[in-house]
Amino acid sequence: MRPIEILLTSISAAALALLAVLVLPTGDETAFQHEVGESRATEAPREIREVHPGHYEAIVHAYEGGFEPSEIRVPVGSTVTFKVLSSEDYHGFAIQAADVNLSLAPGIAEEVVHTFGDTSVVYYYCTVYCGNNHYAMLGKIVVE
Ligand SMILES: [Cu+2]
Repeated sequence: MRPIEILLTSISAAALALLAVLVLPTGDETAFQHEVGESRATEAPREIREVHPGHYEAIVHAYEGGFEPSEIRVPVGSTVTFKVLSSEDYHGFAIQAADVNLSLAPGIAEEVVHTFGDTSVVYYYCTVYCGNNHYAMLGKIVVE
């Protein structure tokens, strides 16, 4: 390998290791209740999955005009860790009737944890005016 190839390989390995540290769960699930954290990521897989019984992780991508996913369904009593990333602009992520309000800067994943107690439908929305499609940035959480 040429020196430049060795350098690029080393950088790639370091980036993957950093991503693994940021994405893997810590195992300290009892401390989660409205905790807000920050981590860096370059790409967000978009999914909802149960990481422990009753504890879900939702990866949400904010973009001008919406969120992906635009609908999240969780059982009553679920604790959800939202990992929210905007890749291209400044946005916000707030959940109706919950103490959740994140400011999103491009390329920086923000994290918040919330527990949903009762059967309900609540909406999440952008709190930073981001252009003509700002008011279309709406998603739905169905607690069932
Ligand atoms: Cu907006």
